[in-house]
Amino acid sequence: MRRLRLTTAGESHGPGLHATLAGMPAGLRVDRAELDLQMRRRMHGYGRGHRMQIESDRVEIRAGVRGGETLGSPIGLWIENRDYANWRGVMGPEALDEKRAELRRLRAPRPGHADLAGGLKYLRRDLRDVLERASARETAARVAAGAFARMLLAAFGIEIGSGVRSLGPVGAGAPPPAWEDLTGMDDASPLRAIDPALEPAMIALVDEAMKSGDTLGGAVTVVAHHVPPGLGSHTHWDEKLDGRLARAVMSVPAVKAVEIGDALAASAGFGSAAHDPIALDPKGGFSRPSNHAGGLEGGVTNGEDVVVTAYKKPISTLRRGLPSVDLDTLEPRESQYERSDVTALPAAGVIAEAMVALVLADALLEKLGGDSMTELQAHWTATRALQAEWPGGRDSG
Ligand code: EPS
Repeated sequence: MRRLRLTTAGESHGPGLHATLAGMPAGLRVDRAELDLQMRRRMHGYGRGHRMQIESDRVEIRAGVRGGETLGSPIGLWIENRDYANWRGVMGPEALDEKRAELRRLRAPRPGHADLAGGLKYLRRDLRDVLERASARETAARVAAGAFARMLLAAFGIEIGSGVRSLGPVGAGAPPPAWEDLTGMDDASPLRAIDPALEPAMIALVDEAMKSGDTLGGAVTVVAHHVPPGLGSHTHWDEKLDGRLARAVMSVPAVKAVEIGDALAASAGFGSAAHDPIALDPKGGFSRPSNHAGGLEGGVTNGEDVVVTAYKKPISTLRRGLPSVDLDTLEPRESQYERSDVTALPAAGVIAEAMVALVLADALLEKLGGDSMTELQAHWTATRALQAEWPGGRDSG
């Protein structure tokens, strides 16, 4: 990111998770209800493991906020791991309880997880040293930071939502949703399916995978609404917003492909069907009858909704195990089971929303400049007025 910096720290069963978000402007009102809502949304979803019943994921704001307003200084956030009570002596910074640590040792790496590659890289014999940080638990810290990005975007009318587009084969190939499809769906439904008609088949599939000790992936689509034109830039590869979004969303655990708009379908057809015609809107401005481009042309937002889909592989921790090798005996052995989820797709949507929010907030700060909300608002008004003067411009109101 260019204006914002986010670092997180924390192991899945360590004392807790920490996030530092630097680069936010001063004077943003902190919406505690929004922060709590996003944390709750991440915990939700059919197919999650037992861990979500242990945690509360309550965020403590430890720095950068005074009297409910940001100061422009780094925002420090802390989320306690309640489960740590069961891992003292095994996952804390103090001396280990060798017996208990040995019982928790991971020596048969899970194919698809970071265990083997991370062990080789950091030369750790206990693969728990890798899995603890590679765990998707870390995403709680990202969602907390992302909630602050959402608050900034909301101050400029930008909203973000998501839903599960497909789970395993159910719904695969469905077109990406429009904003109205997301606002019309039930965010509290078991799988947050965009098409509620698909939800029973999805639930049945999760039950089947649960029974057989298997896991499932799928696709989640994030839509950002009321995004102004002109975020990102066509001028340099590293400023193109589609690339910046793809990188951020690809970093969500288990995501192996990212699609902007309906790129997969477009890549299989002709250009005449792939692009969104440009017309003058009688009410002022331009109108686009379709949004195949997902709100991005040349790496710049064009004023249409930004549409990003994350394709998640099935979770790599299978209760029934997968072929692996025991690092102690060097004999073939089933990969070790570690408590996990059958699927975490509904949560992945919320996490991808947080990543999209952070990238859009970063691009908005870059576009508007300034250190305070007052400056940002003044620049926003000026930019909108200048865009309205441009040929075919619309009165921004
Ligand atoms: C997660 C917490 C983890 C897992 C999951 C996500 O808790 P635990 O390992 O104690 O059960 O439920 O992580 C994974 C599926 C993974 O492969 O890392 C969370 O807070 O989201």
